[in-house]
Formats: sequence, C-alpha cells, structure tokens
Amino acid sequence: MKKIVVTGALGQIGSELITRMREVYGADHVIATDIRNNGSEVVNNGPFEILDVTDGKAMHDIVKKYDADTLIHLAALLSATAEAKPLLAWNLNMGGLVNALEVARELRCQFFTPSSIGAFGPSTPKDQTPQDTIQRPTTMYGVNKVSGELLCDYYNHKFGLDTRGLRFPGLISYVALPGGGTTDYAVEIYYEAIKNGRYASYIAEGTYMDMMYMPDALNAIIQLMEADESKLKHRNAFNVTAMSFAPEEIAAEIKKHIPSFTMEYNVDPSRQAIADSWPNSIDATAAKEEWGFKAKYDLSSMTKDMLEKLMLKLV
Ligand code: AKB
Repeated sequence: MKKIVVTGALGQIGSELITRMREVYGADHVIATDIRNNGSEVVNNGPFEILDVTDGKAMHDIVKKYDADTLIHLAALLSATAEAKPLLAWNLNMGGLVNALEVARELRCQFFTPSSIGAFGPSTPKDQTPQDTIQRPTTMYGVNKVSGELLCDYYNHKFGLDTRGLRFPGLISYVALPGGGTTDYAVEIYYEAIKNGRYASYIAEGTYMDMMYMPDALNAIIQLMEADESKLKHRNAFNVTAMSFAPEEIAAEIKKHIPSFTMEYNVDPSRQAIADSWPNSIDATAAKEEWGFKAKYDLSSMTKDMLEKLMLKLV
C-alpha cells in the first residue's frame, strides 16, 4: 500500500485529494502537510504536519519520518497572484518544486506535481491545443509551469525518478475555494448565484478557457499515479480537460436552475490578459490513449451537482 506525503494539502486540490486518497489508501497512509493549520477535516482525520516547502530539510525529515514512497507536491501560487508577485512566485513555485524533487530523489519516492493550461502562451495554437506544441508563456506562472515540466522530465531521465504530472485546466469545486487564479470566476459564480442571485464576471464575454470538475481531477491524479509506467510516453504534463466555456455559457447553465440569476461584466484587465494568453481548448488525446483518462462531468452535470452541493452548504 502506498504511503503518500502531500504538500499544500489545505489548498483547493489538496483539501479534496487528501479525503479521497485516505478512502483509497487508508487514513494513516496519507500525510497532509501545509504551511498553516486551519483545523479542518484534512488536519483532524489523519496525520498532519506543518511544512513550508521552501525548507527542503523539513520536507526531507517529514517524508523520512513517515517512510513515504510517494510525494505529491501541490503547494504553489496561482496565476493572478504570481503575476502580482513574480519574485515570490519564482521563489515559492520553483524553490518548492526543486526541494520536492530532491527529496523524492534522495528517498526514492514516486512523484506528482500539477502543471496547468498556464504553461501555454499567445503563440501556442489556441484551439484543440496539442499535447506537444509551442510553449512560450508570457506570465510568471506560465514560466514556472514550463520550467517545472522540464525539471520533472530532467529528474526522470537523469535520475530515473518516477515523475508524473497533469496540465490542469480551471478546477471547479464546492469544498475549498481557489485563491489567486484566473479561472476562479467559474467557482465564484456558483457561490454568488446562490447567495445573491447575481455575479459580476471579471473575465470578458466570449473568453473561452478549459475547465474540469474536481471529482474528475481527483480521479485523474489517482489513475495517472496507478498507471503502468511502461505505457507512459509523456509521463509529465498530460493535457487533461472536461469542457471549455465562456462566462456567458456558464451563466446560461446556472439560469436553467435559478431563472432570476443575472450576470454583468466588470473586467479585470490583468486577469483578462492572462486568460487571453491561454488556449481556448486543449486536446487530451495523449492522456486518453496512454492511461485511459476520461472525464465524467460536462458543464450541465457539473452545474447541477455544484448547485445542489452548495445549496446544502450555504443555505
Ligand atoms: C489559475 O487560474 O491560475 C489556475 C490554473 C488554470 O492553473 N486555476
């Protein structure tokens, strides 16, 4: 049975991944770590350690203490925050990643870290963006993600480390809010629809971005980590996506359930510029062919589930 240490465990992905992996591998086999303790289920339902990922020795000590064989490195700043604080983003995103890769190399752990659609840039083909294509991002987050993808490939071919990764689109979930991302509007809109019946989108009408519902993202991580290594040609940074939509399309879907819902636009130029540099839609064929990726939720089934779950949480 795997013994897994997860960094950034209280973030948007970690908050749900920990719960799911504790169901699959047993609570004692999944060690959550984060720079803060928020007293949540993740902290209370299994092993938890405070960890600042820029402290490589502390990370090494935790992985060794639990005799872990798998390291899932999630701690990172998202695109909008990284653009506002580029040096901090470089230090945290790249410093944290290289520490995690070193710990995995020294203690021979299987390794996972997410990349993002942010690893693409304005010169990348915009529609059905291929797995292998031009990657010249114009954001600090994108620079971090491309460098991270290359670094993970390097640790694989240089040291034989079993590194794996996914290029995530915007992730939508009702458990933990994302923070500092460009795609966050597609989560906020559901909260605001239920709380206030209206939403002001900071992303302009007609701006398409890829998205995925969190249950599909969690399945994808577990499936990729369990996949037969000999079948993986790409191993790091697989394109994965479930849907691509613009703000007016998610608003129209919400309106089917809350007819009085209204949306207006209050475009944020900095997040809009990031969104404009990303693809409209990406092609996940390599993930489907190499390890059987398949998303279950589309915009309609995700919206129904999100609204049902948030209704119970917020009302
Ligand atoms: C962000 O918007 O920064 C993230 C991402 C797509 O990587 N959700």
